[in-house]
Amino acid sequence: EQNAHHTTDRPTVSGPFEWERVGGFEDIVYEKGAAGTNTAGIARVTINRPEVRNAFRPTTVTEMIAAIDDARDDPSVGVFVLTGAGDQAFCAGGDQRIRGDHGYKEVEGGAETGTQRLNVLDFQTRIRKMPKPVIAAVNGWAVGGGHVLHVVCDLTIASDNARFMQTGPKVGSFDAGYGTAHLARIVGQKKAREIWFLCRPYSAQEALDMGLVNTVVPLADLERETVQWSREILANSNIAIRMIKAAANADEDGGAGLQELAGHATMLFYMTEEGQEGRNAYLERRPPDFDADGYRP
Ligand code: S0N
Repeated sequence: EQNAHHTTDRPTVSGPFEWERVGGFEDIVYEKGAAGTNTAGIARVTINRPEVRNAFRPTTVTEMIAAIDDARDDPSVGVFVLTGAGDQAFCAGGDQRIRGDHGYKEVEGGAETGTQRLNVLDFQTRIRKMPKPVIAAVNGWAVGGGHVLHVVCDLTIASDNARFMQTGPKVGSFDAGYGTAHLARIVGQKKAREIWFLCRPYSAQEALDMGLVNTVVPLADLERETVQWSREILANSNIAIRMIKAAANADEDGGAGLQELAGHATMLFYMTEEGQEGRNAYLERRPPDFDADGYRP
């Protein structure tokens, strides 16, 4: 019997979409959906270096980390979207012009600081640990470390002009972390090894066929489709989604994944009367009464 409150109808959306820009960023555009509109609840980062196919430098990554940390803490945000500026590239990986001998050179105010970083790994970890879904809206090339970014995101919506490629073995780099192991979980061991060993480009349709992306839409529909998926997610239980994401991560992430899942369980326990009884009894200097609701089966 159909539950009167349950519907399989999708809340379809149409543009134009309103975004409010968060200031203070140089390499990215960080926006939040306007309250009361279709974009409410969505935070979006656009890598904004189209002149280098949105390749990232340490500053780009530092800014993306600041944005995702902000989105994590903002209770009005339920979905985080990562995309690239223009119609050529999502992200072409690390900026090879400032690649030093042990990392990417940090530049501040036009001058090198002397520090070399591989801080994209810190951003990957943030995406992974973000308790809210992260969607990659891939609008062109996703290459090298840029390809790994979409691999680490929970979902990928690709435009029909998107192309996917690892280049590490051609340019002297590799991502032997999520970029290999998680990729293999997604597309299978044989395909992951092919992607890395041969460094071929794959079309959006090929990516869809191998399960590397969730859907492919015309480039002109990419924003609308991303908002559509976000709205469908936002209509569902954020705690259920948080637990599902953490469980899927825990299956791969060992102790770090267990810590994440357990952290969410602790949050839920704090929200119960039983959890709060422990705190209250301590503060009231009395023995706790933990079994007021009985012992559940
Ligand atoms: C993206 C490609 C295929 C696009 O080709 P297209 O459309 O023909 O454009 P181009 O004419 O080639 O490029 C336009 C302009 O953009 C510059 N440019 C492009 N990519 C980069 C880049 N990565 N760095 C710097 N500049 C870039 C071009 O030079 C050109 O400039 P102008 O107009 O001045 O000539 C094509 O561009 C391409 O193949 N790009 C290189 C892709 C690549 O090899 N990326 C690096 C791969 N390695 C990493 O990303 C390492 C990442 C990392 O940091 C890491 C570290 C530790 C652990 C893990 C990772 C990780 O992988 O995440």
